[in-house]
Amino acid sequence: MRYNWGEVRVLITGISGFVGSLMAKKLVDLGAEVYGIIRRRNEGVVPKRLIDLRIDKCVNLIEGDITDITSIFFAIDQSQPDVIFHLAAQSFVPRSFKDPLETIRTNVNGTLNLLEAIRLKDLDPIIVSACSSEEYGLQIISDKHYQRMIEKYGVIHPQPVRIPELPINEENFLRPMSPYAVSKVAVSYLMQNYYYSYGLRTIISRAFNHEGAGRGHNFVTSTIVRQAVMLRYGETDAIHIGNVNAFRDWSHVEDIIDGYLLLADKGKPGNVYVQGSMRTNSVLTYILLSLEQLGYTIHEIETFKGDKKIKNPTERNMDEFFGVKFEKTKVDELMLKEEVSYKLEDQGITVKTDKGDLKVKFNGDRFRPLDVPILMSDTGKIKKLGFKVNRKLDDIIKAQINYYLNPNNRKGIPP
Ligand code: A2R
Repeated sequence: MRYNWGEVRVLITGISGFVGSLMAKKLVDLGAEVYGIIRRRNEGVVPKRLIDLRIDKCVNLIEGDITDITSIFFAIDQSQPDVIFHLAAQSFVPRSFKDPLETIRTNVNGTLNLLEAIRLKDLDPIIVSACSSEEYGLQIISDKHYQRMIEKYGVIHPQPVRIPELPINEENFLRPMSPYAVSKVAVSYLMQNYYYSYGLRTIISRAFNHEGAGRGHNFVTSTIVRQAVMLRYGETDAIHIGNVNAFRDWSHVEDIIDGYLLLADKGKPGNVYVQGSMRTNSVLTYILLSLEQLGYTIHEIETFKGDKKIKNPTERNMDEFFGVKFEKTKVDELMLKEEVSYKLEDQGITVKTDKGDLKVKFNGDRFRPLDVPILMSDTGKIKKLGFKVNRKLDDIIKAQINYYLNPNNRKGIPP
């Protein structure tokens, strides 16, 4: 063990965010001395998440901006950290398409400011950086998929050396598919570069998607669960959604926070570690399981035109896929086998339930210019340090449902 958390000074950049606030709570509970950088534009305003978690009086907040190195010098002077968790970022993939410059400025320049400040101050903290599964981007799952991608893009670079390229470990090729993903690739390499060049003790976490109560309102899982709750209470006519074919490796945020702490404690400087659940499930499954947890029994789904029908789509199995046994639904399995997929032209899906038909409507505005088709982690490396997945997909959805069942948490947010 590198640390007894009760004796450690920790600086969190991005402490007001979804992960940062929950991480601060965990560290406060462990007895650490927690410092966090909050933006100056919020002068005098304590972040709501910290108040809600009742830790606003237990953490030391320092005003600053990751894009302003002077303020980072100040924050480091004030906190004298043994450990830094670098979470501050523009974290929302769709926004990175709308404002790529902002994303690069915050994520890349911001990281460089932090690294330079530590180097120039001659400090030696462990720095765990929040990088992302999005860095892997396009990963090929089958020969058919490869052919389709070649037809679509004309080129795949680097060329796969194995198919399927799943599950994804630290050695997989990086094929980022958004400005956000590109920014995180740069963050990964900057972190490594400062390790190789100056011996800074940087550790790179590539966490796959992580969710839970309080995830940002515009993230896909929040959008799904919020609308499912609204549908249940008659506050919307349908679930409006973009690409339901996307597969993600969803973890509970608490599992990932445990992983971050483990990396600070036992990770090797200069190394990349994948964090995830070693499951992959579709956006469509996330929708259907959310509806089930809200009390609907689903018999069948069919596209609006009636040409794609699946009976008992949420039936579960643990069959092996990509060499891994994980829980998936029947509709996941059909999509993974490329026997069914949904397009904007399908317009939507009717979900037939014991309480009547529900509508999932495809909305062109909610499709991204480019979307990562599928992600699934191989967490073999971090497991050797003791990493465990303690929560199932159902636990994650349950946490989000409980959050949105509180009307205050869905008030005023458009579906
Ligand atoms: O927006 P704010 O003021 O609440 O602060 C956010 C912070 N942040 C910044 N802090 C200092 N200077 C900036 N220029 C700046 N821009 C953003 O980063 C907030 O505290 C945090 C981002 O929080 P979330 O969007 O909730 O991200 P989440 O899910 O907590 O992700 C943590 C990390 C990020 O690096 C993601 O890219 C990665 O995990 O997946």
